[in-house]
Amino acid sequence: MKSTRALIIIIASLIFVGASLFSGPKVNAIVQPAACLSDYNLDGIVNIGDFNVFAQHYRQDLYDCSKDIVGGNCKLDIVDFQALASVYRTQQCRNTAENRGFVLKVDPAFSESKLPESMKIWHQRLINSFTNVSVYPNPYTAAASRDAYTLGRTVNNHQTALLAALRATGDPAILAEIDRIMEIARSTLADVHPECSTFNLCAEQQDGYLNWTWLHDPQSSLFGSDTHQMDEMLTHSMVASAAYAFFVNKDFDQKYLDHANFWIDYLENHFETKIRTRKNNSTAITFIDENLTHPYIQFARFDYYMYKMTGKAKYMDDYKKREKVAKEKIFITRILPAGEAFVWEHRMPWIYNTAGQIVNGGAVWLGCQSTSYSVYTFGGTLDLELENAPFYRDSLVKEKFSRTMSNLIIPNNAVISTILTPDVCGGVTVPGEGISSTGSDDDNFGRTIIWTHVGQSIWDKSDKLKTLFTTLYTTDESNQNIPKQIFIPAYMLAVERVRN
Ligand SMILES: [Ca+2]
Ligand SMILES: [Ca+2]
Ligand SMILES: [Ca+2]
Repeated sequence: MKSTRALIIIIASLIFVGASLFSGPKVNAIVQPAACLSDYNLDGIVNIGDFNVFAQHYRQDLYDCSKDIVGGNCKLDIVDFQALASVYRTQQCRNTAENRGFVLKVDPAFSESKLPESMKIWHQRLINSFTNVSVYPNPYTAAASRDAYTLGRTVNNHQTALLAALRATGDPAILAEIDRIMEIARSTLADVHPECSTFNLCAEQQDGYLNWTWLHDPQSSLFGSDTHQMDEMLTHSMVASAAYAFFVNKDFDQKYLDHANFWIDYLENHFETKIRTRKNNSTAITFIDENLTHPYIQFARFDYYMYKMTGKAKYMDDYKKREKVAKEKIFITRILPAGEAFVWEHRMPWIYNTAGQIVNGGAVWLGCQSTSYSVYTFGGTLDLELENAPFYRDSLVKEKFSRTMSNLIIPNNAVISTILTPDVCGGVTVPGEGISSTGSDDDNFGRTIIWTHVGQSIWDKSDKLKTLFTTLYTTDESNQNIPKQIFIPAYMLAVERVRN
């Protein structure tokens, strides 16, 4: 204790020097500095409480890399200290409409009039969509479906886009909309769903654990089950992400504390426990998996947010596994004239052996991920980018994902009628990458109006994507003030946030 106190005193005196060296004239800075990652308790100011956390971990290798501030080295060193000092006791980390990075905490004093000019119009459009009965895809009927396929895809994409808009604005109305949709889904949870009788699954399902069910294909033997691995993963990644938004706003409104507590309990003591019990697996770090890239990547959201909400090491351990596989195996860099982009396989054959090494588990390669399936991979990666989660927080990583969209999926000189390339490899096999283009998708660019890909505009410095999507919006929405499709307004709020 004595040494910790001495360290605090030494560093505190350094902060005084550091603050005078690094603070500078940033009072009116609009986007939060990266150093605001040192606001560990998310209360909008870096002060002594955050500093104590910093001091406790100073010069240690961090278990929780999200505590790292700068350098991406998972360690708090002098460079991190200088970053912390640069925002110490300043107002730069306040999560206000004028001064905001990408944080989930709402601004209690939010007003559209405080947003930068270029964001106001997209904000108005997004809010108007909440009362549009023609909204497509309809998130309310999707949330009421009880169907893990629909929850994991339609609701997941929708909520992920709203979470990006919430991060960009801090508008409590967007958090309320996310909650409204989650409450619809919550109302359909049950121990047993009637469709379980189709394939005699009712006895198994009647275990006291709440679940949704899988209703996508009445011919499939998984119809009426609660064990569709991929869709259980996609669904519960979304649930954890929404729950975390309630969790960080638990002081704003009692109902968010209550709802966060409900979902945390549901996720660990119903969903997770159900799967572990069925598989007789009480201890392995990974309790559910599927060797396709999109659920594998999406489930890192479950791990990350569950770790942030519960502090339980099992979640961060699983996150670290997924992060390592993503970084070392899944996302392969391709060098393009415009810069570096990522390409990746649809199948994810990588597993850990008993020695803790990543090895090819032998699953058959399927080729580059098709453009339409990449909706779910991009939903996961972008959410983790905005959260500044390890690996995804790296600005070069963000730009590489963005170029996959701007320079591989979208052909050069594209206009809104252009057919997209069939896969994330741009329909091209490059020898040496170890994966091949086999895609046959022939989606029109117009399809992206309901895709998470719109969010790739955020880090596209060329503004090619922003230009294409805003053109698509004006062409496709018959009433631009009251949109039917939320993806462009939601993600354009994030696009404009980094450009102001
Ligand atoms: Ca703080
Ligand atoms: Ca560091
Ligand atoms: Ca059950």
